[in-house]
Amino acid sequence: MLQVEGMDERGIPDQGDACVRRDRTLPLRGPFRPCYDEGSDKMKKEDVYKKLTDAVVSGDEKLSTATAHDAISMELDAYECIQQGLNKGMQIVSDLYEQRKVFVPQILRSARAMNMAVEILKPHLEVDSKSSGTVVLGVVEGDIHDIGKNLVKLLCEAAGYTVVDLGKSVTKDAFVASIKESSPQVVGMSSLMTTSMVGMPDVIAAVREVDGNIKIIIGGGAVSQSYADTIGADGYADDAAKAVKLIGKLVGA
Ligand code: B12
Repeated sequence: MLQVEGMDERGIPDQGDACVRRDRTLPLRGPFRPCYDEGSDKMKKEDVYKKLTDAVVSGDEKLSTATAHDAISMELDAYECIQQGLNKGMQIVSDLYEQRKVFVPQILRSARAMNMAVEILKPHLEVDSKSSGTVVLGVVEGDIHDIGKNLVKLLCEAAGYTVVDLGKSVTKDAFVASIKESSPQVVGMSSLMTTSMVGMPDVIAAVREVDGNIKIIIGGGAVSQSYADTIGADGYADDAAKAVKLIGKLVGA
C-alpha cells in the first residue's frame, strides 16, 4: 500500500513520538493513537481536547462521539471542547489538505466526525438566554464550503443571537429576501473560494439598498481584513469566536 510521508499506512497523519503508545497490549480504539496515559484514572481537560482534535484529524467518528460523551460526563465546557478540540482538528486537516497529505474522502470523514461530536456537545453549550439580536448567515453563491459558517452559527446561538441560516451557495436575492423578512442587525457572509468572494460587493450593495443600518461582516478562508476594507464591509473575523466578539461590538451588546 502506498505510504505518504508524514502519515502511517492507513493515511493517518503522523502525530510524532509523543503519541505512540508505550503499552501496546491494550486494544486501540479505531485508528486513534492515544496521547495520554490510559493507565491513569483521570484524563485532564487538555487530554480530552487533544483527543477530540485527533479524532477529527483521523476522521474517527466513534472516537469523536465517545470523547464528546466523556467531556460531558467530566462536566467540561462544551464551548471549549468545540474551540480547543474539534475546531483545531478541522484546521489541521485543512492544512494537511493544502499540503496534499489528505484528500477529499478524508476531509469528509473529518467533517462528519466533527459534526457528530458537535451534535452531542450542542445541548450542553451555555446559552446566553437574553436575545442579543438577529444575525443572517450564508455562504455566498457558487460556494458550498459550510463547515466554518456552521461553527460561526453555533457560537452565535450560544451567545444568544437568533441566527437565520441561509445555508450554502446563497444568491444575492436570497440574502435580500431574508433581511426583508427577518430584519437582522447583522448579515454575515462566508467565502472559501476566490471565485465566490467576488460576489460579496454585490450583496453588500443590495443589502444596504434595503437597510443602510444593517452591519455586514465577512469571513472564510478566501477573504481577509484588507478585502473587507476594500469592499466596504463593516468587519472581518478569522475564526468563529472572534466573529461573535465582532458582532457584539457592532451591535453594542
Ligand atoms: C473541507 C473542504 C472542502 C469540502 C467542503 C465540505 C463542506 N461541507 O464545507 C469539499 C470536499 C466538499 C470541498 C469541495 C471543493 N473545494 Co474545498 N476545501 C476544503 C478545505 C480543505 C477546508 C475548508 C474548511 O472547512 N476549513 C475548516 C473551517 C472551520 O475553517 P473556515 O471555513 O475557514 O472557517 C473559519 C473562519 O474562516 C471563520 N469563518 C468562516 N465563515 C465565516 C463567516 C463570517 C461572517 C465570519 C465573521 C467568520 C467566518 O470562522 C470559521 C471557524 O473558525 C479547504 C482548504 C482550506 N485550508 O481552507 C479547501 C478549499 C477551500 N477548497 C477548494 C476548492 C477549489 C474546492 C473545489 C472547487 C474542489 C473541486 N475541484 O471540486 C470544491 C468546491 C465546490 C464549490 N462549488 O464550492 C480551494 C479553494 C481555492 C480558492 N482559493 O478558490 C481550497 C482553498 C483548497 C485549495 N487550496 O485548493 N472542499
